[in-house]
Amino acid sequence: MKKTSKFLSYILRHHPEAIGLHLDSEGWADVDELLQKAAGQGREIDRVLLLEVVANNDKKRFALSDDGRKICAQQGHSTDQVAIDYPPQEPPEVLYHGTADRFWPSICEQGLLAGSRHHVHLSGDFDTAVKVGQRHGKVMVLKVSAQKMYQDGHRFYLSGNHVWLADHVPPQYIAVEQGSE
Ligand code: HQG
Repeated sequence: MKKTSKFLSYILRHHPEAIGLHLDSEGWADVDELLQKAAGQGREIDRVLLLEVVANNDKKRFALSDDGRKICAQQGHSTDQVAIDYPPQEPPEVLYHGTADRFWPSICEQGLLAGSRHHVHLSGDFDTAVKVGQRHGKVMVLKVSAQKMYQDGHRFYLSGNHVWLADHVPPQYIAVEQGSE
């Protein structure tokens, strides 16, 4: 299941062209086409397994259309095929971002940048940020003054799986919550 989830993330967020798949600008792919093209590249995915991955994925990374014919990743994209029009949303007072402490000097200078993804990813809870940061090395959790940023005119978006997104977080809104020495 994890292997399939990783493969779907790779195709639906980053490299649909790897199997010759087309995503629409909101990130949707035709399920039949996805299965067929993946199989064509030697990657057989059972339809039932795909449905299980969508339903049981720990972070609800994927969604199916109401008629079940289309699938998309809910956030995290880097592919140019996709430009999801998330509705702007008022954020809570504070949001968290987990990173590795070696990135701190650069974050301190430039703020949080989206990098290869389309948005900076933020979470409403500290524990999620710890897990996200651990993927990169020695974890550092940053606290973002989201409400202040919003009042100052910056936009926030909330993905279907409740990940907070921003275009950029300038350094003046960032404080270290945990991880500095
Ligand atoms: C860092 C996973 C230097 C940033 C997670 C992060 C998330 C900077 C890394 C989602 C920087 C990018 C996204 C700057 C940001 N200088 N480094 N100015 N600004 N960075 O993977 O947020 O499991 O693209 O702190 O749970 O770690 O895949 O972003 O460390 O929700 O569903 O550059 O991916 O979700 O790394 O993770 P990433 P992320 P999934």
